[in-house]
Amino acid sequence: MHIRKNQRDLTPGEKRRLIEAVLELKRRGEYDEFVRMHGEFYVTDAEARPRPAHMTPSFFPWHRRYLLEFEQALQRIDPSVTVPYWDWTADRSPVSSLWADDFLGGTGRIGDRQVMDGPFAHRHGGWRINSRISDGRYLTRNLGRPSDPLALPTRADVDRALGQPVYDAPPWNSTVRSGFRNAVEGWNVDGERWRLHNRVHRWVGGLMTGATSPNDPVFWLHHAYIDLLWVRWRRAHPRAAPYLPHTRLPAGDPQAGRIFALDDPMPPWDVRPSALLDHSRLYRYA
Ligand code: CU1
Ligand code: CU1
Repeated sequence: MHIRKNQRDLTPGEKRRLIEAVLELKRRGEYDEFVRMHGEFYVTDAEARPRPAHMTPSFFPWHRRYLLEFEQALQRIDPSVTVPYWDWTADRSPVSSLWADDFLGGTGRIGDRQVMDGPFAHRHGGWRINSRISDGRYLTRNLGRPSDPLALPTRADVDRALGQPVYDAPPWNSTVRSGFRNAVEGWNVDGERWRLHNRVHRWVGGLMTGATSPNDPVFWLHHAYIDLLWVRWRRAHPRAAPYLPHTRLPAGDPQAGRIFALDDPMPPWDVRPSALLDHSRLYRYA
């Protein structure tokens, strides 16, 4: 059992150990394997293939397992490390301590958006983007998109999503107008294209906007907060089904074979959403 803390509460030593473990994972080539895997499972609902990770009910359990795998890889390097979470409703500025030199580094420079400071700046040598997996050689960001400003989601936005009484609903894709899952995942709802989870990827900009967004280590802190929101939603709706659909869709359903019901094994781990509903044996949030 370990504890995932709010990133703003990390001590300088905890930040240093986390960064060191991430850089070591990168040196070993394991980090890029996580990036590659995310790109592989970036299947949209315009495709007829199975999509365990995005635009889909299993958005939450798939990313829970993905984060756990990453956290365990870090812990093989340094057992004291856990993935902190970024509460972007509270730390909403490009100059918050999250983006300081001693942690994730800041926004990209004008022109090519290259991140120039902090441990993930290309010029410091420890963070090269793998060109066989992603376009570009260096980490890019465009925090807040100054040329066309975009605000991070607010507490009220999060509360609205947490107020959804149902986990997810047909047609179980990016167009669902009700349900907690798409309210958080954030596709095409009421003409607003990027909400909560998606909007945060856009706000960071650069490599965070693409299929290989884990190239930016802030990905993990963002998704730890998304995971925490799932925990909070379940606490707020103890009588609601924790995951839907409960049973496999009938053969005639347009989403049959493309989405994952409660007991359908998800690739690449063959783990069922039902096995990931209870995080409390594994970690807790401070
Ligand atoms: Cu993802
Ligand atoms: Cu994401």
